[in-house]
Amino acid sequence: MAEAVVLLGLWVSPFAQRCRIALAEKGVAYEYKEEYKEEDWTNKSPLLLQSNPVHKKVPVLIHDGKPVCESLIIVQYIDEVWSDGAPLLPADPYARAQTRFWGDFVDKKIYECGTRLWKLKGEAQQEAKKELIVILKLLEAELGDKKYFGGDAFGYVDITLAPFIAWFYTYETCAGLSVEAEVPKLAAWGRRCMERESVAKTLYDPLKVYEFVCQLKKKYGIE
Ligand code: GS8
Repeated sequence: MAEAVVLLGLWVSPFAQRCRIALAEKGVAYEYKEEYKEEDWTNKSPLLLQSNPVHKKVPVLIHDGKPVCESLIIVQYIDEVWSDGAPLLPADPYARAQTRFWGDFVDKKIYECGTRLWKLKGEAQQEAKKELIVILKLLEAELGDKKYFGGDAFGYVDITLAPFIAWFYTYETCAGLSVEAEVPKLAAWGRRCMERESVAKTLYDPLKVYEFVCQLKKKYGIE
């Protein structure tokens, strides 16, 4: 019997998108279930609540009935289970540790800082903008002249960061910054990622993401 792979996600979620990119890279067929309820988290599906009883968040990968939670853990799980596809993490323990370090850096920094950047105004927003530029410059330095973060092959750190390519326009528009001017090599990396089917088919139009953020701002009364 074919194995059953289900992903509980939310279209705009960079966390769910990481899992979708990893599944596409490995060529895994799966059923996608959208949890989108207009950001109304009071109405989560029983399957989500039962699959992720601790955090009650998407994404959740359900593999043959067994749930796996947290996007980066899911991406590592995908790499280990579908190991016949091109590896997402290197084999060498030190290189693996470094790869996880940068994945963790992206995970801790971008979403949090980016959210402050679009939610806040005035000085606090300018502070978030400065912080985001520092974060992006650190990532650009780590990328260096490589094609992808791991070298020639697209992998774990790329997958961790790639969903935010579709958020750059929102960050730029909300806080008046230019990713191209600040971090041209990282901007070029983003364009290279978008040439991959796994990324291009997963990410949404940056304008749609911006529109979504504008709706949220209206909802929260922070326009
Ligand atoms: C974050 C998941 C998350 O925030 C991961 O998987 O990497 N560390 C986790 N998911 C959000 C949707 S994306 O903004 C979510 O499900 N939120 C529901 C809630 O806050 O109740």
